[in-house]
Amino acid sequence: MAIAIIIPDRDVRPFRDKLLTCLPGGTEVWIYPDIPDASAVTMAVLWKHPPGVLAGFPRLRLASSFGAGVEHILNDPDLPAGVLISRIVDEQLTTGMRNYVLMAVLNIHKQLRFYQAARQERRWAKPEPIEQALRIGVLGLGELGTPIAEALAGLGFPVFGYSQSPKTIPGVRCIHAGEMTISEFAGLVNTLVCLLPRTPATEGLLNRELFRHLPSGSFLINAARGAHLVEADLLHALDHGRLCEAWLDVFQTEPLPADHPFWGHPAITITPHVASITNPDNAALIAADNYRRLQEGLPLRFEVDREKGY
Ligand code: OXD
Repeated sequence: MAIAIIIPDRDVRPFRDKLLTCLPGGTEVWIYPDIPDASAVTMAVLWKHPPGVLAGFPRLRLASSFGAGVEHILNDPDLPAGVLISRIVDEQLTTGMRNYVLMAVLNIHKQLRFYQAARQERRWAKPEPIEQALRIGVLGLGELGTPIAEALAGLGFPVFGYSQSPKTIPGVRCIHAGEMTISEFAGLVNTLVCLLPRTPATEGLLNRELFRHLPSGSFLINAARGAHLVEADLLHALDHGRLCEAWLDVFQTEPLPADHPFWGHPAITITPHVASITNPDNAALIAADNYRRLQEGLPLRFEVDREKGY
Protein backbone atom coordinates (compact mmCIF):
# COMPACT_ATOMS: atom_id res chain seq x y z
CA MET A 1 0.00 0.00 0.00
CA ALA A 2 1.43 3.36 -1.00
CA ILE A 3 0.45 6.97 -1.63
CA ALA A 4 1.31 8.75 -4.88
CA ILE A 5 1.47 12.56 -4.94
CA ILE A 6 0.72 13.74 -8.47
CA ILE A 7 1.00 17.54 -8.49
CA PRO A 8 3.31 18.37 -11.39
CA ASP A 9 3.44 22.16 -11.14
CA ARG A 10 4.79 22.65 -7.63
CA ASP A 11 7.47 21.49 -5.21
CA VAL A 12 5.56 19.01 -3.06
CA ARG A 13 8.53 17.74 -1.03
CA PRO A 14 7.44 19.73 2.09
CA PHE A 15 3.96 18.18 1.75
CA ARG A 16 5.46 14.70 1.32
CA ASP A 17 7.74 15.20 4.35
CA LYS A 18 4.89 16.38 6.55
CA LEU A 19 2.72 13.48 5.34
CA LEU A 20 5.43 11.00 6.28
CA THR A 21 5.54 12.39 9.81
CA CYS A 22 1.77 11.81 10.15
CA LEU A 23 1.77 8.23 8.83
CA PRO A 24 2.87 4.97 10.45
CA GLY A 25 6.58 4.28 9.87
CA GLY A 26 7.28 2.37 6.70
CA THR A 27 4.36 3.86 4.71
CA GLU A 28 5.55 4.60 1.17
CA VAL A 29 4.83 8.09 -0.20
CA TRP A 30 6.05 8.69 -3.74
CA ILE A 31 6.14 11.84 -5.83
CA TYR A 32 5.11 11.44 -9.47
CA PRO A 33 6.74 10.65 -11.86
CA ASP A 34 9.02 8.72 -9.52
CA ILE A 35 6.66 5.85 -8.71
CA PRO A 36 8.64 2.62 -8.19
CA ASP A 37 5.58 0.30 -8.03
CA ALA A 38 2.33 1.65 -9.50
CA SER A 39 0.47 -1.52 -8.47
CA ALA A 40 1.07 -0.69 -4.78
CA VAL A 41 -0.62 2.72 -4.96
CA THR A 42 -4.00 2.79 -3.17
CA MET A 43 -4.30 6.56 -2.66
CA ALA A 44 -3.32 9.43 -4.95
CA VAL A 45 -3.17 13.10 -3.97
CA LEU A 46 -3.93 15.05 -7.12
CA TRP A 47 -3.79 18.58 -8.52
CA LYS A 48 -3.69 19.20 -12.28
CA HIS A 49 -2.55 15.63 -12.84
CA PRO A 50 -1.52 14.63 -16.36
CA PRO A 51 -4.26 13.04 -18.51
CA GLY A 52 -4.19 9.26 -18.51
CA VAL A 53 -2.05 8.91 -15.39
CA LEU A 54 -4.78 7.35 -13.24
CA ALA A 55 -5.12 4.44 -15.64
CA GLY A 56 -1.68 3.28 -14.45
CA PHE A 57 -2.81 2.54 -10.87
CA PRO A 58 -4.79 -0.73 -10.87
CA ARG A 59 -5.38 -0.78 -7.07
CA LEU A 60 -6.30 2.89 -6.59
CA ARG A 61 -9.06 3.31 -3.97
CA LEU A 62 -8.96 7.02 -3.09
CA ALA A 63 -8.35 10.07 -5.27
CA SER A 64 -7.74 12.98 -2.91
CA SER A 65 -7.78 16.54 -4.26
CA PHE A 66 -5.02 18.84 -3.04
CA GLY A 67 -7.54 21.71 -3.17
CA ALA A 68 -11.15 22.49 -2.43
CA GLY A 69 -12.22 21.78 -6.02
CA VAL A 70 -12.49 18.27 -7.45
CA GLU A 71 -13.53 18.79 -11.06
CA HIS A 72 -10.03 17.87 -12.23
CA ILE A 73 -10.67 14.40 -10.75
CA LEU A 74 -14.34 14.05 -11.69
CA ASN A 75 -13.69 15.10 -15.29
CA ASP A 76 -10.92 12.51 -15.72
CA PRO A 77 -12.19 9.77 -18.05
CA ASP A 78 -9.63 7.39 -16.55
CA LEU A 79 -11.08 7.64 -13.04
CA PRO A 80 -12.33 4.11 -12.23
CA ALA A 81 -15.98 3.92 -11.11
CA GLY A 82 -15.37 2.62 -7.58
CA VAL A 83 -12.61 5.04 -6.57
CA LEU A 84 -13.57 7.33 -3.67
CA ILE A 85 -12.92 11.07 -3.94
CA SER A 86 -12.09 13.55 -1.20
CA ARG A 87 -11.15 17.22 -1.05
CA ILE A 88 -9.61 19.76 1.29
CA VAL A 89 -11.80 21.62 3.72
CA ASP A 90 -9.60 23.66 5.98
CA GLU A 91 -10.06 26.72 8.17
CA GLN A 92 -7.03 28.44 6.68
CA LEU A 93 -8.34 27.89 3.14
CA THR A 94 -11.73 29.24 4.18
CA THR A 95 -10.19 32.27 5.91
CA GLY A 96 -8.08 33.06 2.85
CA MET A 97 -11.13 32.96 0.60
CA ARG A 98 -13.23 34.95 3.05
CA ASN A 99 -10.60 37.68 3.22
CA TYR A 100 -10.30 37.82 -0.56
CA VAL A 101 -14.05 38.33 -0.95
CA LEU A 102 -14.14 40.89 1.87
CA MET A 103 -11.26 42.77 0.24
CA ALA A 104 -13.09 42.89 -3.09
CA VAL A 105 -16.42 43.88 -1.54
CA LEU A 106 -14.87 46.62 0.60
CA ASN A 107 -12.90 47.97 -2.35
CA ILE A 108 -16.11 48.18 -4.35
CA HIS A 109 -18.08 49.60 -1.42
CA LYS A 110 -15.49 52.35 -0.81
CA GLN A 111 -14.95 52.92 -4.57
CA LEU A 112 -11.19 52.54 -4.41
CA ARG A 113 -11.01 52.41 -8.20
CA PHE A 114 -12.26 56.01 -8.32
CA TYR A 115 -9.45 57.25 -6.04
CA GLN A 116 -6.82 55.27 -7.93
CA ALA A 117 -7.89 56.93 -11.17
CA ALA A 118 -8.05 60.39 -9.54
CA ARG A 119 -4.59 59.90 -8.08
CA GLN A 120 -3.14 59.25 -11.53
CA GLU A 121 -4.23 62.82 -12.37
CA ARG A 122 -3.23 64.22 -8.92
CA ARG A 123 -6.86 65.17 -8.52
CA TRP A 124 -8.53 65.63 -5.09
CA ALA A 125 -11.96 64.31 -5.99
CA LYS A 126 -14.86 62.67 -4.21
CA PRO A 127 -17.21 60.21 -5.93
CA GLU A 128 -20.94 60.48 -5.81
CA PRO A 129 -22.14 58.65 -3.75
CA ILE A 130 -19.20 58.27 -1.35
CA GLU A 131 -20.12 54.64 -0.66
CA GLN A 132 -21.77 52.09 -2.91
CA ALA A 133 -24.98 50.71 -1.40
CA LEU A 134 -24.38 47.02 -1.99
CA ARG A 135 -26.90 44.18 -1.84
CA ILE A 136 -24.76 41.12 -2.02
CA GLY A 137 -25.80 37.80 -3.52
CA VAL A 138 -23.56 34.85 -2.65
CA LEU A 139 -23.88 32.00 -5.15
CA GLY A 140 -23.12 28.72 -3.39
CA LEU A 141 -23.55 28.22 0.35
CA GLY A 142 -21.11 25.38 0.96
CA GLU A 143 -17.99 25.21 3.10
CA LEU A 144 -16.76 28.52 1.66
CA GLY A 145 -19.98 30.35 0.81
CA THR A 146 -21.60 29.92 4.22
CA PRO A 147 -18.91 31.59 6.40
CA ILE A 148 -18.33 34.23 3.74
CA ALA A 149 -22.03 35.16 3.57
CA GLU A 150 -22.05 35.30 7.37
CA ALA A 151 -18.96 37.52 7.47
CA LEU A 152 -20.44 39.90 4.89
CA ALA A 153 -23.64 40.12 6.92
CA GLY A 154 -21.51 40.80 9.99
CA LEU A 155 -20.09 43.85 8.21
CA GLY A 156 -23.61 45.20 7.92
CA PHE A 157 -24.33 44.47 4.24
CA PRO A 158 -27.70 43.08 3.20
CA VAL A 159 -26.72 39.55 2.12
CA PHE A 160 -28.67 37.00 0.12
CA GLY A 161 -27.43 33.46 -0.43
CA TYR A 162 -28.38 31.00 -3.19
CA SER A 163 -27.97 27.24 -2.91
CA GLN A 164 -29.41 24.01 -4.26
CA SER A 165 -30.72 22.82 -0.91
CA PRO A 166 -32.29 24.89 1.89
CA LYS A 167 -29.81 26.55 4.30
CA THR A 168 -30.05 28.71 7.40
CA ILE A 169 -27.33 31.27 8.06
CA PRO A 170 -27.71 33.98 10.72
CA GLY A 171 -28.22 37.40 9.15
CA VAL A 172 -28.42 36.02 5.59
CA ARG A 173 -31.55 35.64 3.51
CA CYS A 174 -31.04 32.11 2.21
CA ILE A 175 -32.89 31.14 -0.95
CA HIS A 176 -32.73 27.73 -2.56
CA ALA A 177 -33.26 26.57 -6.11
CA GLY A 178 -36.70 25.14 -5.28
CA GLU A 179 -37.93 28.60 -4.27
CA MET A 180 -36.63 30.79 -7.06
CA THR A 181 -34.53 30.60 -10.22
CA ILE A 182 -31.04 32.00 -10.17
CA SER A 183 -32.23 34.77 -12.53
CA GLU A 184 -34.94 35.78 -10.07
CA PHE A 185 -32.30 35.73 -7.34
CA ALA A 186 -30.11 38.05 -9.40
CA GLY A 187 -33.00 40.52 -9.45
CA LEU A 188 -32.70 40.92 -5.66
CA VAL A 189 -29.05 41.99 -5.56
CA ASN A 190 -26.50 44.25 -7.24
CA THR A 191 -23.33 42.36 -6.36
CA LEU A 192 -22.79 38.71 -7.26
CA VAL A 193 -20.13 36.70 -5.46
CA CYS A 194 -19.55 33.35 -7.18
CA LEU A 195 -18.34 30.56 -4.88
CA LEU A 196 -19.98 27.66 -6.69
CA PRO A 197 -18.33 24.31 -7.31
CA ARG A 198 -17.65 23.60 -10.96
CA THR A 199 -20.12 21.03 -12.24
CA PRO A 200 -21.80 20.58 -15.65
CA ALA A 201 -24.77 22.53 -14.22
CA THR A 202 -22.72 25.55 -13.13
CA GLU A 203 -20.43 25.93 -16.15
CA GLY A 204 -21.23 29.13 -18.04
CA LEU A 205 -23.77 30.19 -15.42
CA LEU A 206 -22.36 33.73 -15.18
CA ASN A 207 -23.64 34.79 -18.56
CA ARG A 208 -25.44 37.56 -20.40
CA GLU A 209 -28.88 36.18 -19.51
CA LEU A 210 -28.08 36.21 -15.78
CA PHE A 211 -26.47 39.66 -15.94
CA ARG A 212 -29.63 40.96 -17.63
CA HIS A 213 -31.51 40.41 -14.35
CA LEU A 214 -29.10 42.53 -12.31
CA PRO A 215 -29.78 46.27 -12.05
CA SER A 216 -27.53 48.48 -14.19
CA GLY A 217 -24.21 49.31 -12.60
CA SER A 218 -23.86 46.00 -10.73
CA PHE A 219 -20.70 44.20 -9.58
CA LEU A 220 -19.25 40.71 -10.02
CA ILE A 221 -16.70 38.82 -7.95
CA ASN A 222 -15.67 35.39 -9.24
CA ALA A 223 -13.35 33.45 -6.94
CA ALA A 224 -14.65 29.99 -7.88
CA ARG A 225 -13.77 28.74 -11.35
CA GLY A 226 -13.11 30.44 -14.68
CA ALA A 227 -15.50 27.99 -16.36
CA HIS A 228 -18.45 29.61 -14.57
CA LEU A 229 -18.04 32.82 -16.54
CA VAL A 230 -18.78 33.41 -20.21
CA GLU A 231 -15.94 35.87 -20.66
CA ALA A 232 -17.36 37.60 -23.76
CA ASP A 233 -20.61 38.18 -21.83
CA LEU A 234 -18.73 39.90 -19.03
CA LEU A 235 -17.07 42.27 -21.49
CA HIS A 236 -20.45 42.98 -23.06
CA ALA A 237 -22.07 43.62 -19.65
CA LEU A 238 -19.24 45.98 -18.62
CA ASP A 239 -19.22 47.84 -21.90
CA HIS A 240 -23.01 48.34 -21.80
CA GLY A 241 -23.19 49.40 -18.14
CA ARG A 242 -25.06 46.36 -16.82
CA LEU A 243 -21.97 45.68 -14.72
CA CYS A 244 -19.55 48.40 -13.72
CA GLU A 245 -16.77 46.45 -12.02
CA ALA A 246 -15.52 42.87 -11.81
CA TRP A 247 -12.99 41.13 -9.58
CA LEU A 248 -11.69 37.90 -11.07
CA ASP A 249 -9.32 35.38 -9.52
CA VAL A 250 -10.06 32.55 -11.97
CA PHE A 251 -10.18 32.33 -15.75
CA GLN A 252 -11.16 30.01 -18.60
CA THR A 253 -7.45 29.73 -19.46
CA GLU A 254 -4.82 29.98 -16.72
CA PRO A 255 -2.37 31.61 -16.80
CA LEU A 256 -4.47 34.33 -18.43
CA PRO A 257 -2.91 34.80 -21.90
CA ALA A 258 -0.97 38.07 -22.31
CA ASP A 259 -3.23 39.19 -25.19
CA HIS A 260 -6.48 38.57 -23.30
CA PRO A 261 -8.82 41.61 -23.35
CA PHE A 262 -9.35 41.41 -19.57
CA TRP A 263 -5.80 42.68 -18.94
CA GLY A 264 -6.51 46.03 -20.52
CA HIS A 265 -10.02 46.54 -19.17
CA PRO A 266 -10.10 49.32 -16.55
CA ALA A 267 -13.13 47.87 -14.75
CA ILE A 268 -11.61 44.41 -14.18
CA THR A 269 -9.30 43.61 -11.29
CA ILE A 270 -7.25 40.48 -11.97
CA THR A 271 -5.56 38.22 -9.44
CA PRO A 272 -3.77 35.04 -10.61
CA HIS A 273 -5.84 32.29 -8.87
CA VAL A 274 -4.48 33.17 -5.43
CA ALA A 275 -7.68 33.97 -3.52
CA SER A 276 -6.87 31.06 -1.25
CA ILE A 277 -4.07 28.53 -1.38
CA THR A 278 -3.92 25.08 0.21
CA ASN A 279 -1.60 24.94 3.21
CA PRO A 280 0.58 21.81 2.71
CA ASP A 281 0.81 21.01 6.43
CA ASN A 282 -2.95 21.11 6.90
CA ALA A 283 -3.48 19.12 3.70
CA ALA A 284 -1.02 16.47 4.97
CA LEU A 285 -3.00 16.04 8.21
CA ILE A 286 -6.22 15.48 6.25
CA ALA A 287 -4.54 13.14 3.74
CA ALA A 288 -2.91 11.05 6.49
CA ASP A 289 -6.18 10.79 8.39
CA ASN A 290 -8.03 9.68 5.26
CA TYR A 291 -5.34 7.12 4.44
CA ARG A 292 -5.83 5.61 7.91
CA ARG A 293 -9.61 5.70 7.52
CA LEU A 294 -9.35 4.01 4.13
CA GLN A 295 -7.34 1.17 5.64
CA GLU A 296 -9.67 0.81 8.62
CA GLY A 297 -12.82 0.96 6.49
CA LEU A 298 -14.04 4.15 8.24
CA PRO A 299 -15.97 6.99 6.56
CA LEU A 300 -13.61 9.49 4.93
CA ARG A 301 -13.36 13.15 5.85
CA PHE A 302 -14.59 15.53 3.18
CA GLU A 303 -15.70 12.79 0.83
CA VAL A 304 -17.19 14.01 -2.43
CA ASP A 305 -20.58 12.90 -3.72
CA ARG A 306 -19.89 11.98 -7.35
CA GLU A 307 -23.49 12.63 -8.35
CA LYS A 308 -23.53 16.16 -6.94
CA GLY A 309 -19.95 16.89 -7.98
CA TYR A 310 -18.92 18.38 -4.60
C1 OXD B 1 -8.95 24.99 -4.90
C2 OXD B 1 -8.25 26.05 -5.66
O1 OXD B 1 -9.89 24.38 -5.40
O2 OXD B 1 -7.14 26.43 -5.27
O3 OXD B 1 -8.55 24.74 -3.75
O4 OXD B 1 -8.78 26.52 -6.66
